Amino acid sequence: MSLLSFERKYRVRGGTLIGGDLFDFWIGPFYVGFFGIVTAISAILGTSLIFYAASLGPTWNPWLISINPPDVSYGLGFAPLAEGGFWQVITICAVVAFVSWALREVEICRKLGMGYHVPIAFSVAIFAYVTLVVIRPFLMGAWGHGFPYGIFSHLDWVSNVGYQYVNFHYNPVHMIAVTFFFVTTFALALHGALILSAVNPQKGEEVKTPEYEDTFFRDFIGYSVGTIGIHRLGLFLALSAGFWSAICIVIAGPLYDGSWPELWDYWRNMPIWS
Ligand code: UQ2
Repeated sequence: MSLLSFERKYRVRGGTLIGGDLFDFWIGPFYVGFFGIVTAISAILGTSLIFYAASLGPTWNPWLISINPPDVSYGLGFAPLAEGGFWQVITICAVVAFVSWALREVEICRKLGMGYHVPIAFSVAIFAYVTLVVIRPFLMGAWGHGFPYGIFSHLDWVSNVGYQYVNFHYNPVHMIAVTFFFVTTFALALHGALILSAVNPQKGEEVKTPEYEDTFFRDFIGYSVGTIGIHRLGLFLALSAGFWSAICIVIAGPLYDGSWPELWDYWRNMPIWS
């Protein structure tokens, strides 16, 4: 079935969460919906504010432009626009745009009668961002703890915040998150390699079936996680990487305010070692 005839079959009315039929239409290939309109408005507004705030700054060098959060002395209040207020409004626009984009995904899932795996996955990425610019600054009592919106400046922020805890690699939850990132790349490398090995045969050979994929891993390590299993595993690993990343930064400050290397001193100083 060609894509277009498939779309004619499934491009159906309904499944909306809000607005009924009012926004239930497409523009070209794109479903609109109430949340498509909300996403478009907040994304355009937020992007315009980034350009306007940048125009008030000292440079148009794309590497150096930075829209900074307010000073921590403003606490959890609103700051004047040029003193971090732009950052605050841009953050609101971003969160509204991301969340309505996720809800637009939900409406499309409902139209197609699919599971909500894609919006749930995207929600974990939104959660990681919201943890950095809303949840952790809120728990620490000042929006100034959010990260600046700039290419080099956000890298400097990560480095500075890391060194504030002496060596972030000693944060045990950071270790868990990093491990999930690496295992995710390993799983996708295995999966991508296995799929390409099956569907790109030598000239004259036929494409191999999934049974060959199972058999390769059964011969190789005595176990195959299966063709659905590898995708469940991949989703779990990737969501875990994002989730534990958010946890590892939100505990740094609100829950633990010292040096991460020193966390392990109780263990290093155990009498049994001497
Ligand atoms: C597999 C399978 C796939 C795969 C891969 C495996 C047929 C097409 C990659 C092998 C994966 C295993 C054994 C799990 C490895 C565990 C971790 C934590 C990386 O069996 O089924 O489907 O793509």
